[in-house]
Amino acid sequence: MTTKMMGERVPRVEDDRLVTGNGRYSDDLVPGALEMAVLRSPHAHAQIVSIDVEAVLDLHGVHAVYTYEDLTGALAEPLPLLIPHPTLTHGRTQYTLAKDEVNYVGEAIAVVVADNRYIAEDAVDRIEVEYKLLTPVVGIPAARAARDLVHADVPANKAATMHQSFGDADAAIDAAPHRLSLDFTIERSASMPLEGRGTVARWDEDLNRMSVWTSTQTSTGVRAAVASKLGLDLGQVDVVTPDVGGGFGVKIMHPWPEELLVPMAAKALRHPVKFIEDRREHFISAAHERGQEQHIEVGFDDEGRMQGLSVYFWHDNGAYTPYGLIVPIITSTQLLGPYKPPNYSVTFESLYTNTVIVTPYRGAGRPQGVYAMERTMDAIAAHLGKDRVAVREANFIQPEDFPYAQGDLLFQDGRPLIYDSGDYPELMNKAKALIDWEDFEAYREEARAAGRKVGIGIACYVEGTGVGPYEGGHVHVETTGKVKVSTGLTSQGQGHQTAFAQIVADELGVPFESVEVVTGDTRRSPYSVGTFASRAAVMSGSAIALAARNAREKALRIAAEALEADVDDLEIADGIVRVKGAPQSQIELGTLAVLSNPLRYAFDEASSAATQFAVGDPNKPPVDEDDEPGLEGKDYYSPMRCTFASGIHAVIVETDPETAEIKILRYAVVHDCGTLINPKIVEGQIHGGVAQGVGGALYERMAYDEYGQLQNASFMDFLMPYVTEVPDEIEVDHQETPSPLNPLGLKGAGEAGVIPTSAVFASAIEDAEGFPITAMPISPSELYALRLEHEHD
Ligand code: MCN
Repeated sequence: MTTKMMGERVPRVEDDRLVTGNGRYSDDLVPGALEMAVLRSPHAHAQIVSIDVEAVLDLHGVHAVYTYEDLTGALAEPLPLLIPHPTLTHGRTQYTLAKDEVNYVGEAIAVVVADNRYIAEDAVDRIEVEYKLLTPVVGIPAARAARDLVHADVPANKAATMHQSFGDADAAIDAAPHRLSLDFTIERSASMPLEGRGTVARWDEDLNRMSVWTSTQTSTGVRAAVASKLGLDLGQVDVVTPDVGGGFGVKIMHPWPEELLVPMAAKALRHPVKFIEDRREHFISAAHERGQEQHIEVGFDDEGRMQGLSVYFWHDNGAYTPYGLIVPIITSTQLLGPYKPPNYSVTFESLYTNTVIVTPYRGAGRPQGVYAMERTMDAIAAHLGKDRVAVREANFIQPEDFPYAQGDLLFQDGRPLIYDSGDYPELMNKAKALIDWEDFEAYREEARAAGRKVGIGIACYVEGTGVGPYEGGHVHVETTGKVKVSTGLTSQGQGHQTAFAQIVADELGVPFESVEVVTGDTRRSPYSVGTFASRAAVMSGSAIALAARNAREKALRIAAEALEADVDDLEIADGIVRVKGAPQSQIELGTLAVLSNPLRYAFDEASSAATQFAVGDPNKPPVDEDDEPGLEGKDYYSPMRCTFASGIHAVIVETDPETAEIKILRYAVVHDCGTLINPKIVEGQIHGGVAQGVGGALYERMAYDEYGQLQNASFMDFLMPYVTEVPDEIEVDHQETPSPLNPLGLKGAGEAGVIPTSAVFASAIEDAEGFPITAMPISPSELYALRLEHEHD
């Protein structure tokens, strides 16, 4: 029998290759390509008076220099606004190369293509630009004050103001027995994949065809952008995503200017061209996230049950809004987490600043929302002198409440915000057991007696995962019996090759080892959306399962004819179709692949094998008239709405009484992503997310000065946690509440680790110190300063 693979801790098949240095990234491809370097704005806000490229043209080894003046057709138009929204009255996107103004340090102004990067960089230094400096708007307070404007035609720096509500929050808060008014801030950070952005392109003049290899989260998105901006048909452009050294959201932005300029130059120069981003460029010209200021009014009863919740927040969207309002909308709708306030009102302002653009970074708006909500839960508990867990439990949506609609709020996809399934009380029981919540007070006393300060924190979240609109799967059985699977979304290290092979092994009934998965190649899968919003398992996993079921059905039909048996009497295991109860009557899937092709090998009844080449009987199609040749199945999956994963993190920290250093003693995660395909992969995703969250909570921030210069744009200055700062052990417990919305009961898992980390650390540090923590990330020196402040209170 084939072993069941779903739910097994199968080691990732991609890892040997990747950890032994055999991955192939954009920079490894197309040897001999010319290299592109980018002139980036040194100013956060300026008009461009003139650009002089004269000094570059004669440089030996330089092939071309391009400025805005050289862009034609759609390339001269602003980049697309990817997710427009009716509320986004003042959306702005940048030009591929700055036209007459720059709005952040790092904005692309010109590019040079040369024999190599050294020459290209030297040439870039020789371009002369005359600027007329304008006052930069840096940070949310400056944007709100609106003494200066980022875009002259955008009043008050507001890209949009958006409001959603249900019930009457203000009236409920006024009428509630207890009320709190709270303010929180969370700073900017960014994803720091080991591999930055990178694109290589080759134009084939004979075939009239563009090939692009790019480090992206959406090969089909880049393909559409390249085709439309360069005036090509979609069918003339192939985009292949090779190995990607991490994306974490930043590579879902498409197209990056460089992703258009590289193919443009390759076509113009009739020579392959590449651009490989360096680390400083990643800091100043890729994307950031997180920065928000939040004001909360909450009214609640003696048990801590929320009667009304009113949230107003200001979101720093950077200089442009290519992703529309997606990040603040996610904050505003997923902030409610596992709770059910009867009255809710949320308003946000999305504000322009002269800083790098903001696009989704792992968690995408949820870490900020969870931070606001969980800080509020802790504040309610502190106000009432109640246990923080008890207050959360009093507000939980109950298992019998599902499907649960959060009033008539609309989710980021414009559909009603309806949670499909979950069991939050049980998650909490598991979290308490895992972190030994009940024993903590005794531990605290012991620690206190020894002169130590410890604190415990807890934070819950709910995450809408697997957004549509669709994803496809294709399963093809080769005549060798090997199974080739393709899906259009891309992989950045999530282990898709392993997880999807597990699905196919079970659905088709083949050995796991016989399945090979290809992702992110528009030649194989031209229709796809991309990898973001923890959607691959739900979307492509479901599509692949459906495709495998189609292939299985077809295999059974062909086998029934070959074995002269009834379809219902057949079973497939280990890649062999057998008649139940008569195992000698069997046929291999590879042989069925042969039979599925009218131009087929002759079938030798005696050995049940394909023996010699022969043209099939033209009057007799392989199975029936409706069947296409080939043993394959394909399908698309399009969900009616998102499915909601959930989880709880708990952490125990120790804060040094002298230095205020924050040490993590224990970190525990309870997580529900529906049916688990591969617990080992999910745990890896959670560990990675928590490590990233530790960075976001305790170390990382984008330190802009008043001029809009990023002061820490290198790994010397931007603090990321090393292995020494990440807990040795992240304890994980799973809960499986299958989603009723998709064929395998899946929910997403890829972002969960990072979502509640700022909230949980704030909760634990507050518990250790005894005063409110309202701004994250928090460093030892900031904690020390807070101690001094509270000593004087
Ligand atoms: N999985 C599973 N069982 C489930 C759900 C998921 O075994 N019930 C597995 C999936 O099969 C997949 C992995 O867990 O192998 C993550 O699945 P999913 O939650 O669908 O997330 P995606 O694959 O769509 O990945 C996107 C998500 C996001 S949005 C970011 S950002 C992110 C992340 O994943 N970026 C990553 N994880 C990352 N991991 C790496 N190494 N690099 C990145 O850039």
